[in-house]
Amino acid sequence: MRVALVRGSSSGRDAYKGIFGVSMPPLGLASLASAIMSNGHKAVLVDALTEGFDVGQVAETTESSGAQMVAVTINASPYFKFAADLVKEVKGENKNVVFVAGGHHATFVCSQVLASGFDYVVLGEGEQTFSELVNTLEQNESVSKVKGLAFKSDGRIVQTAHRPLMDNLDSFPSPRSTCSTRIGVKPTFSARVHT
Ligand code: B12
Repeated sequence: MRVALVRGSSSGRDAYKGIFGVSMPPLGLASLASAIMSNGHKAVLVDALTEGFDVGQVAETTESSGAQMVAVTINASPYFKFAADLVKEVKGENKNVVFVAGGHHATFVCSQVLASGFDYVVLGEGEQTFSELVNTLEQNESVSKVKGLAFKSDGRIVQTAHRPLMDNLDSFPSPRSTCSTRIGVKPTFSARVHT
């Protein structure tokens, strides 16, 4: 499956860069990209925060990348409006694109995120749950066996079984693995440390 992983904030402002002069790379998304790429999927990382892309520019980028799934981080609450606007924009053009959210805000208020048009919310640590979700959807199988997921079914919110935290984080592929295309991920202080 071809997946676009997106970080963007409705403030359009990178608070960290404003203070320290560098952007922090989206480590969570990079880790998710590495996890799905190790299963043969394609990942495109669109860092709207670093690049200063607005919703329309991200929608164009994900569309031209041919992404069948758009996975958006809503780690901090200021990311929510951007994410909700992006779903509306992309789904307005193509309802078949699957939208997945994850991160702290999405985990704790998954009902709000699902109501905004997202198809799935990955709760908590994403590497395993997201990988299983992508594999399951590609194989057209039921997602109900994927632990750590929230989605809507018949208008109700369904939460699958709880997924325990991973004991061995070293078992994940390194987030430094590069994506097939990286858009907006400019070299930063932190990125250099990780290469
Ligand atoms: C480091 C950090 C930062 C760094 C960002 C580093 C980076 N690389 O992105 C900096 C200093 C820039 C930062 C800024 C902010 N932060 Co901060 N930050 C953190 C911290 C300590 C760790 C995040 C991290 O890098 N984790 C490691 C990576 C690998 O994991 P991850 O990003 O969480 O992603 C994993 C999961 O969350 C999930 N996941 C995340 N996104 C997605 C998306 C999908 C599709 C899926 C499937 C899964 C998924 O899967 C990932 C892999 O397991 C957390 C607290 C914590 N302990 O988690 C707070 C935290 C996320 N930050 C918080 C806040 C509030 C902010 C700010 C809004 C602060 C401010 N007022 O400006 C800003 C917002 C960002 C911005 N740019 O404007 C809050 C969010 C709470 C909330 N409801 O908003 C937290 C939870 C701290 C807290 N307890 O208050 N932050």
